[in-house]
Amino acid sequence: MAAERLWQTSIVFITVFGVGSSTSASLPETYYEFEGRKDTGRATHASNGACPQTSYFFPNILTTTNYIRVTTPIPDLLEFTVCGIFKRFTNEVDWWVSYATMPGTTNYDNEFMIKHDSNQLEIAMNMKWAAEDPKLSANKEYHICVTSFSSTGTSYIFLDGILRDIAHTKSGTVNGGGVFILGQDQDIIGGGFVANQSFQGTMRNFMLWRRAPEPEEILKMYQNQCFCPQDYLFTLERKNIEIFGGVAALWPPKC
Ligand SMILES: [Ca+2]
Repeated sequence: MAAERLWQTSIVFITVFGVGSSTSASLPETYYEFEGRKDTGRATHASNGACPQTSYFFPNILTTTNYIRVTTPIPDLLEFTVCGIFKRFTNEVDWWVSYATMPGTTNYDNEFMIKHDSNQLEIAMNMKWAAEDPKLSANKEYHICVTSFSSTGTSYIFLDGILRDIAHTKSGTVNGGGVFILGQDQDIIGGGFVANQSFQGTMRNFMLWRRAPEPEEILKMYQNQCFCPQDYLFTLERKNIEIFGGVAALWPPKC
């Protein structure tokens, strides 16, 4: 409720002072108003270090065998962000990101998930789903970042560098010790895949940070794929992953 009142307040503020984004008039430019954060201009994580370039091709076939498993150990995630450049090959349902700890034997849901059904992007956090804009077309690349806060269970969806929607899921720490799988939905940790819950498309420069980047950083990543904040927890560089089935690395040029 408090967050909703803040939301209303910020809309009025934006209306009165005319500083809203031109692409999403009802949204603020960032998460500061909602998460009680101050805009400290702390976009200081940028460095001249080149961003590792990664690119993977998931064949256009429904199968349980094509996926990437991240081997980097995952700590508790209180505030975190994933970004990547995604292209879907079809308008079918795509399961992009699955993070599972599977605390119970009867719980098939994931601690964190990003999928795209036929009409919209869907985010899950602490096993609760929220369906949000935008709908992404097939055969077109989109730069997507999702920044999630465990304290409020809120996820901020950035599309092509701009905040596009806010997903209200469930608060609580996303527990460490689980497994990130790209391209399948986990029903048991590291497995339990179903063929029609998979991804067909390309995924480039997917990575995760344990913080909320400044909006300027997200915009800059969209504008310049050679840039990324260097304090990431993992990228999909070969040393951090295992590749299964017919997933192919496309070896992008170095920056
Ligand atoms: Ca499943």
